[in-house]
Amino acid sequence: MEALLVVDIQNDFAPSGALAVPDGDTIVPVVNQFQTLFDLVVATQDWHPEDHESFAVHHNKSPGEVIQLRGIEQILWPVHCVQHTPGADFIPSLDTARINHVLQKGINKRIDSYSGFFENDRQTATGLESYLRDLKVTDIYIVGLATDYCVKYTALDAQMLGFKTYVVEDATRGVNLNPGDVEKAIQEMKSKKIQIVQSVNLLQAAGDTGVTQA
Ligand code: VGL
Ligand code: ZN
Repeated sequence: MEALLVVDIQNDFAPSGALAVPDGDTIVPVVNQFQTLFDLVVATQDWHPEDHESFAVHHNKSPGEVIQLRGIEQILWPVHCVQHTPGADFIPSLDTARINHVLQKGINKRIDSYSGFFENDRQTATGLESYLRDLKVTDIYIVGLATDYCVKYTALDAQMLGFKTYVVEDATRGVNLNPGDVEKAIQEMKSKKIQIVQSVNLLQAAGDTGVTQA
């Protein structure tokens, strides 16, 4: 069973959002097209309480600065994806009708959660793994935002957990806090044997096997 995992396609990660991902919204059409190829679509949603400790303002520091948060290195971010605010909503052009399950993460104010599977202590499970295992998922295709954070950590965990893991490179965009971060993330995923693929190849392959495209 194959699943499409749509990572954090939310307003605050759009170019005009609080934690802007350059061109973040431009992936939505291909993500929508992709959804039609899968029987199971799961979306993650960054979903922070307003006093989340990854927010720079709570430490009187600037976004981009790095602190130790309970022994874990934490990049400080602008306030973003606060629960029940418009910034946390999915980007309006995202087709949500095909999403079977939404996994909200980053809900504990004391710890960040880049990966959809585990919080940043690498130990507290979010429940996504059991959800996918119950549905006999073996292969996971990952799209969304941001390549150098939540996409990367989600992909690394999926691969580590034994799922066959694909990242659709052109259906992701990164923050690039430092120039080259996205390229480094891609290389790191490749070095862990995650398959980095391009949407045209997958859409073509689906067309060849007669799967209907939107
Ligand atoms: C993300 C930084 C902070 C992401 C979420 O979705 O990649 N990045 N929170
Ligand atoms: Zn976040």
